[in-house]
Amino acid sequence: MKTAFLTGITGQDGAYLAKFLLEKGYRVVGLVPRRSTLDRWRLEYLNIADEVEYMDGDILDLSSLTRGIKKSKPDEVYHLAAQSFVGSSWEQPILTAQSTGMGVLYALEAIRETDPNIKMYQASSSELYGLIQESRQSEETPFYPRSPYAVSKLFGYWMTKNYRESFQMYSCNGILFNHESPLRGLEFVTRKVTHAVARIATNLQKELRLGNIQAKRDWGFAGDYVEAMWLMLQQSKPDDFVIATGKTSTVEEMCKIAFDYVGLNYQDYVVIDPEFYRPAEVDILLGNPEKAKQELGWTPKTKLEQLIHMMVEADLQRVAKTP
Ligand code: NDP
Ligand code: GDR
Repeated sequence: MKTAFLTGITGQDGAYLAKFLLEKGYRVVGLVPRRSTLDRWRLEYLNIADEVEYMDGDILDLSSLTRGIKKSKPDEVYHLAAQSFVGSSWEQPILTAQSTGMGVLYALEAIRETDPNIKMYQASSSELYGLIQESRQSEETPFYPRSPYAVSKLFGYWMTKNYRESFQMYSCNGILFNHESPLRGLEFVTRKVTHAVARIATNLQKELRLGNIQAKRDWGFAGDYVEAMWLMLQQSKPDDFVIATGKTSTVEEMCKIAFDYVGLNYQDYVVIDPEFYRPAEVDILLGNPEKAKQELGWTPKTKLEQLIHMMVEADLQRVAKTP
């Protein structure tokens, strides 16, 4: 039986990845930072909260991270933990640099100290591309990060590559484009929209305030993307891969899909509020997942309409239970 050690197990991707790995027969160990309330709602939603082993620790605390890896003796480490909300990274740039940037180095160091043969997945991001608007962004596209979050991810990306080249570690960057699900945090735009749609449809809310609805994103389903993380660690040599759908849509188009699903016109409810504009925006993301298709045999399965419908449906059920 293989063991996987996950940081960020209580987040969206951590929950889906844990489920995927448990189904593959892995022992799954999750590093869980101390919080004032223990919140495992995503793992509970997927019915796996009792199947995972938990270890207390924080990615900002190298000793707890190293202890967790030493104790659990993993074959694979999936480093997902980060301050992951781009919007907050302007409000908390230093914390973001520490957790989203330095956290990666701590994970690499913990592995190097424990057993450099442990494979590591680093959760890199399409936010690295930022201002670079090639027709479809690939592993060859240069980076131009546009937020403290993206600059921190750039550090993590290069450290992951550098440890591979310097110490022959099996460390991979998954350059994942936006991926969503019913387990997405409420601050991210897709879930903000689907949650609001459910509340508006049930007369609990009257309007939805958004920022730049002309921004374009390449949105996929988190449940599809965690398979690609695993595949990256099953190859004969470590490498970096773009994971995306190869299609892009505006926030406005995504809103229309969500409101249409409940028979409402989004234009009657969406209000543009400058409060949600960002100091520096990433106007368009559109990925080219060809390398992942050729070398990993990975392709996305879920279309944007299916994804948004799934999310609205889940939010309608939640709102019916707890308005
Ligand atoms: P979430 O925000 O849902 O989850 C982040 C996880 O990190 C949570 O479990 C959180 O725990 C944990 N965490 C935060 N700070 C610490 C810390 N100091 N020590 C230990 N754990 C910590 O993110 P996602 O699941 O969406 O994303 C996973 C990773 O993938 C992130 O690194 C993100 O930046 C990256 N990524 C995500 C994409 C996406 O579209 N979802 C695309 C590309 C990259 P808690 O909740 O207790 O704070
Ligand atoms: P993003 O996701 O920044 O791409 O990062 P988010 O859903 O926050 O924003 C997407 C786009 O929508 C625009 N937008 C709004 N965004 C939010 N959150 N709230 C609004 O009201 C709103 N109105 C318009 C944004 O300006 C932006 O252009 C996500 C995260 O998961 C990162 O961790 C990950 O690295 C990247 O995706 C790839």
